Amino acid sequence: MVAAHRVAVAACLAAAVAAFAVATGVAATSHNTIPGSVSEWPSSVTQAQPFLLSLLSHPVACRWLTRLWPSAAAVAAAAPPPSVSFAAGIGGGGHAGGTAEPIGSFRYRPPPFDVEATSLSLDERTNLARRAAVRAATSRVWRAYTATAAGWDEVRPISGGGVNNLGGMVATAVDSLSTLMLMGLEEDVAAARAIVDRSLSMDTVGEVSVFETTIRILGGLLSAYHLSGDGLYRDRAVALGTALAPAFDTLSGLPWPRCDLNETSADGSRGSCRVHPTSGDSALLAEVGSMQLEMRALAHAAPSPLTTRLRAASEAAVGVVRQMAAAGGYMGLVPSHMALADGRFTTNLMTLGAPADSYFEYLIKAWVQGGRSEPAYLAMWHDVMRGVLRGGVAHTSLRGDTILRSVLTATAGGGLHGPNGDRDVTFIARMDHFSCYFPGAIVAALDTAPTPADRDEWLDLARRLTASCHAMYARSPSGLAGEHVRLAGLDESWRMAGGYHLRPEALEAFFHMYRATGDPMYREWTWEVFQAMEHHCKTPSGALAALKVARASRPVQDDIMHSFLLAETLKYAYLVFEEPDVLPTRAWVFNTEAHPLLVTPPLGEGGGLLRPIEEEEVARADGHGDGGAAHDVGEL
Ligand code: DMJ
Repeated sequence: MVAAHRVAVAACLAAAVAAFAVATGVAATSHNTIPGSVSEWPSSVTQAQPFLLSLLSHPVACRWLTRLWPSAAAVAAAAPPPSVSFAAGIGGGGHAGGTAEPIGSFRYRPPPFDVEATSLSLDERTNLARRAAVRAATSRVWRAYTATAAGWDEVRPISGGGVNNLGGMVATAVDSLSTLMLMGLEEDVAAARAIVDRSLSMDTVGEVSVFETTIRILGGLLSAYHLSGDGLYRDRAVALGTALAPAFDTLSGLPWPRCDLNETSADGSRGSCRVHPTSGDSALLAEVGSMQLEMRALAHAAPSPLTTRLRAASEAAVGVVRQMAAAGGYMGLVPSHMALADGRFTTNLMTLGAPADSYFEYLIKAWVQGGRSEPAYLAMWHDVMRGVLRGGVAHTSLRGDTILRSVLTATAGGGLHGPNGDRDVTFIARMDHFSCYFPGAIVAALDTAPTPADRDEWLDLARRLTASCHAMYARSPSGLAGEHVRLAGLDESWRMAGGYHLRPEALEAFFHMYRATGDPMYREWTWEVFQAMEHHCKTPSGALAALKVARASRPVQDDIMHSFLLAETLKYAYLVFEEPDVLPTRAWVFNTEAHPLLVTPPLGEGGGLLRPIEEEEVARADGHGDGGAAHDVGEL
């Protein structure tokens, strides 16, 4: 143990010395000069050399340095220049490292011509008609955006005109691209591309949410690139990734929630980032722990020292969460707020819904994206399933409704380690609409269930949760769901509240459950929801508006049309009616904004993911570590 500690301290010192050397220019001549390369990264600390001294005595920072610096330096030496070894362009026939499908290989397949005259069954004709209806509505909604709000983030669906509430990144245009491509809406794709080409510039973007920008804009651009092979999208993704780089320049390794992208230096080494406006010095779990799919896709699409470092940093943030959760989590669940300074949990609330949701979703999706070869992610997901099923998170009411409950521990980060053990845990019987992503995550994991009985139990839970998500719509007078449902009183009666925000998660569940089971009920449920949207949300411009209150037979529209309507809600509504071999799950994975990304082999030696923690665990298992519970990594 003493020896291991000495090695760690020596490595930390070496890393810090290396940082000093590069920052002061001592090592500059020995590094390449690709803009944004690792050799240039430490220039962000050039003005802060006194501050660096304090890093040497800070344990979290020391861990951060010892983790990231050596691996980044190794990758810098090994990484090819950006233009090497990936085949972009339609029919490019494979790319760096190989994937299940080549970049740009997606082709829209039109439905059979003149379906009425063919020998299709009634069911098949109904299905094709519904698919066509969703496709037509999507094009109509898209055109309502371009008619008065092209160049803006989102359209005001009732009053017309645009609003920039996502930093001025033409969010609806970028978020729509993959949907329009999947539906073969060529003219609309061309219009969206023109908007991106003309109006998406880091010089004009202001302060943004790092998380929203990553999942909507970076994910949207990379998905468009993966589907089409069009280099414009890859190049804009690289520019955006560069602008986001300062977000990872923190002591704890948890990214800053907000950055002014217009203040980023050309090589991504400096920028202006800050805390969340509503949560003080805390970061939200979803914001810090679910950016790795996009950063991995970026590093794969455009390999460079900078994109490699972004990938490593996004995964290191997950590593910080994982490390803290070992002491303060609850059976795989993790509190929803963490201190940016040192990763401490700052709340005693654990939920699978907002503001934690996509952290859990990305554990299993990272596993899928990396070619199902990274045991760390899978082990974390299995822990989550244990907590959900054995820890009382999944709960079925007296009336038979299954929801995912939230968990409160006695103290922030208390986990089950308080003086009263599991008696320190209380449950809140309330589930967000957000949580309806969970059945899709279970479906992604089904093949990894330890035993056939586990698989059956997981699928059964997914079915029951999806039924509850459907009930949020079916039991509402408008046919549309509010933001959350709770089980109230001793009889656990169903109470739903909130507006309808055009959210995708229930349709996402229907889509994944249809793919997993082939049960036509999920197509019926999708059609019900789509019809209710058209009935209550459609505005004279052809757009769809949110509703102020969902539980109303004549709901009042709100002048809001979130970009995720086109990115996710309409996409899932369409895809459930598509052929199951469109975007097969062996080749594609949806990011949390429903942008399909190609499955790619893991980057970096040995998978490269969460490696430092893996090594710590191996050391612990060998009796050389500093104690603590080891995960069963490698057993699955
Ligand atoms: C989307 O932006 C993403 O799905 C995100 O993960 C959370 N939810 C919204 C839509 O509800």
